[in-house]
Amino acid sequence: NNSALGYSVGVTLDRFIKSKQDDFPFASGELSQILRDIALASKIVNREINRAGLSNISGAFGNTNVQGEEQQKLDVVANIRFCRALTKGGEVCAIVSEEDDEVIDLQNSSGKYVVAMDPLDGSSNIDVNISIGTIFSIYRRVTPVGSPIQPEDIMQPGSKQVAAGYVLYGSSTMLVYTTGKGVNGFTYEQSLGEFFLSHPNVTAPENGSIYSINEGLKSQVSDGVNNYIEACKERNYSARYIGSLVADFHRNLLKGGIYIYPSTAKAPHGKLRLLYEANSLAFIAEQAGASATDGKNRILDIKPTSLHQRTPLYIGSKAMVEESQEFLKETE
Ligand code: AHM
Ligand code: MG
Repeated sequence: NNSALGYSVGVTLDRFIKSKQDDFPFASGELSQILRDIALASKIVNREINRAGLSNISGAFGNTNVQGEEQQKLDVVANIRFCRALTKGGEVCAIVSEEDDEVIDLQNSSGKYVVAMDPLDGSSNIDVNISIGTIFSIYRRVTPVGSPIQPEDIMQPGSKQVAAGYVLYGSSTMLVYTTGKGVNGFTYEQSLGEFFLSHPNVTAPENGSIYSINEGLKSQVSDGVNNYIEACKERNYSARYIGSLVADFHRNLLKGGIYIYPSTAKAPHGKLRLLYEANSLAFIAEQAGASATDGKNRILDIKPTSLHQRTPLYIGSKAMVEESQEFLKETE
């Protein structure tokens, strides 16, 4: 244990997953394998992200492929990497990805799990060297293993998640996940190629003094939202908005704060996606003692009706989310 480094040098993600496997009543190791597959893909994506600015400098890494094809966009690359890892792992029967209009049926009817993911979120930040993230949710299929997948395997409410997590490609790269027994965070050690447990048992502050919202939307959002933001300002809270959901969420989770993406005149259902953005982070938030709503209802209770469905999102410190809902009620 080296506390100067802020983490126990001995505990790798792999070792941690193994030690936790017995927590599952169905401890066959399949869920653990999926987490390992995701971690592996995230290392590859991390490498691509670190090279992002160099990839167009011809020959810098000998990166142009043999056909001399142009580099693919990073979000497309990330999608391919995660899908490939989950396909090869063999535990997953279907993937929902922000990058694909339809469900990806892996034709692997023996796979027990469904994964929903946004392989690279914060797309507007990719080209300008600002933090981006991967978000994922894991569900157990509800139809019998061995049969073709059905819509009900995919359209499960967030409360049915068996695991969820995110990877933050920030000043360092982190993987944070939950299997419903608390939240743990791991920091990537580049030279060793390993994630190490750096944030055991993450707990969110009950209250906070950071608010994160795109204030450019002021004229498009409800009075309730604007009144709440006004109250934040009167108390001299700090405004922090990166425009990368994972990064904004992560900061507020650790420091105490609220992230809001409300419904707007142009986007009446908000911007963020229920299945692979809101649900995953809501599960993590609740496991860390924070909370997440759509302005009224608990995110995890929403029954999805379409694959890429959007939802308003109020997520972060419990007291702040509660208070923001009170402001919304007042002007209803
Ligand atoms: P994306 O999936 O196209 O990247 O959009 C999601 C992102 C979030 O990461 C971020 O919180 C939000 O969109 C920012 O939206 P805006 O630019 O409207 O503030
Ligand atoms: Mg996204």
